[in-house]
Amino acid sequence: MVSAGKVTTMKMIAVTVAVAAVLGLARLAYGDDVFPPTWRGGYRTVFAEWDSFIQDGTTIPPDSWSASPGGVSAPNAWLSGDAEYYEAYLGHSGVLSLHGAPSWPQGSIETLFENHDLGGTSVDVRIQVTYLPPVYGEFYFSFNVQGPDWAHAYGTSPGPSPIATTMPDSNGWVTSVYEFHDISEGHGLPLSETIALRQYSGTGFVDQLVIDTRVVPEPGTCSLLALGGLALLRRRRGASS
Ligand SMILES: [Ca+2]
Repeated sequence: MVSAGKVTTMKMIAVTVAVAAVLGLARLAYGDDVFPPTWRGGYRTVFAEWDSFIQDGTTIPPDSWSASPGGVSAPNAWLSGDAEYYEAYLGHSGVLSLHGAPSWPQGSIETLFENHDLGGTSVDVRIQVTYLPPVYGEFYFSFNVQGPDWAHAYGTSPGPSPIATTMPDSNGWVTSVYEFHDISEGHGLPLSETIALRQYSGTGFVDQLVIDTRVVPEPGTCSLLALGGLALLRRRRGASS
């Protein structure tokens, strides 16, 4: 016969195991590339991820990156303004501390993404950032889109709303996802864009940064391809009859 005390102990063990499993899953999800875009790896896309933030001189090379079909440079990052590097902070390794107002210039991490010049009009961007939200203050995302004969700054203040945010882990770290469409705003395909993550005010900590870009083809290109396919189909049908 099992005593009531033993049942309680077994229940407690079961609950502990369940809680550990949930925490384990949360740890796996936390800080990861949790919301990759469905179009990553597709034609005219660039992907880069920073986690260690180890500087090579003044640049911070990505821990991993890829471009399809290739022919673009590795997106590098760099720090500007009031920013510091921590080997570890609140259980995470390779952390940036960005100081916003009243610090000046505000601490930021900036990246430069080249675009595939293969016929397209605009660029889509997805940013995933794992960070410790400041008790006071906010992030400020800014873009500087550069074309051959124009320069256009696309800024957001006090910052766009994320399309998704994970639950905070035990130390309060979260991952937020931001998405931007046609950042060229009708100016045509830019050669590159500077994507900056700036601490607007207060102090924030960044643990990981994942950025995906995609050159969106002109609507006309799709229609022409579809028409071309249709013409080919008709020609084949004509030949076979
Ligand atoms: Ca890190």
